[in-house]
Amino acid sequence: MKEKSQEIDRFLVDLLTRVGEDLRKDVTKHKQVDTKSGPNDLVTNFDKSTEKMIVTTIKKQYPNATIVSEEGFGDDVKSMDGLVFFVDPIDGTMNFVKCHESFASMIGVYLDGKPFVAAIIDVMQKKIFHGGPEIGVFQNGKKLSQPDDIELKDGLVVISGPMVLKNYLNTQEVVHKSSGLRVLGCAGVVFKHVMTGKEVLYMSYLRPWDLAAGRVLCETLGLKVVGVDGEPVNMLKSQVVIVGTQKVVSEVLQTVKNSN
Ligand code: 2AM
Ligand code: CA
Repeated sequence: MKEKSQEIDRFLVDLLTRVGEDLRKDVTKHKQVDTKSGPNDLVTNFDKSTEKMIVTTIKKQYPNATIVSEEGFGDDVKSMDGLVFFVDPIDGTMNFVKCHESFASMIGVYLDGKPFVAAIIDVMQKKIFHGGPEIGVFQNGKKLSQPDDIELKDGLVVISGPMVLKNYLNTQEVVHKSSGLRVLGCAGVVFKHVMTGKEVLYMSYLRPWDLAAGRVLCETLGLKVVGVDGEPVNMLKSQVVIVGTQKVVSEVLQTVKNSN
């Protein structure tokens, strides 16, 4: 199993290295931008071409695997049996279009429902976070250690902007109890910050491809990933997810309870 983890880890790092090289060229090119669920939910021709390339490469190397992906080039996956790849070709498409930085590409791999291997590239910073429970987590090949179990009062938090504005699930109280709020617009960049101890909480409504890679890497580093009921998340559903240090997640679950 460890050898299989290492093999897929190398495959993901090679693949996202190639994706990063392409997207750094694409970022300043003219883009065809369309909206999906609303005016701030964007998709470009590069989200689609990148996903096509990733899906084709996975299918060639792992023909028996199934693929859950954002732009529709994957499979209609109903079961977590076997090897399942979750693909977000461009995470933070709004940042890709408007800021030309702080966007990512993410692939999370699960084996029979369990986190197995994952990789996230911060494209403009050329930083790849990769690994899994059998091998540990690495930043461009250098092993990361577990972040400290910091309390809410001592850490910065990232919560989705709309959730805080509506005080959904008592999120404003979480912000008040913390060192401060940050909103970054890219799940992959937030996972990177939580893994390296820069922020202690990420709370957002996430789709399977927004969460899959971050969950593998964060759990491997001893961080907690749960739904608002405190239970493990269902990887084939979209839901509000709480990711953070053990202490912070306990405090946030209590605050959520107080909103009921
Ligand atoms: P995306 O760019 O891959 O869509 C901030 O916008 C973060 O939330 C990004 O990681 C973005 O991922 C994701 N996101 C955007 N729209 C979303 C939606 N309707 N539901 C869930 N996540 C969304
Ligand atoms: Ca995306």
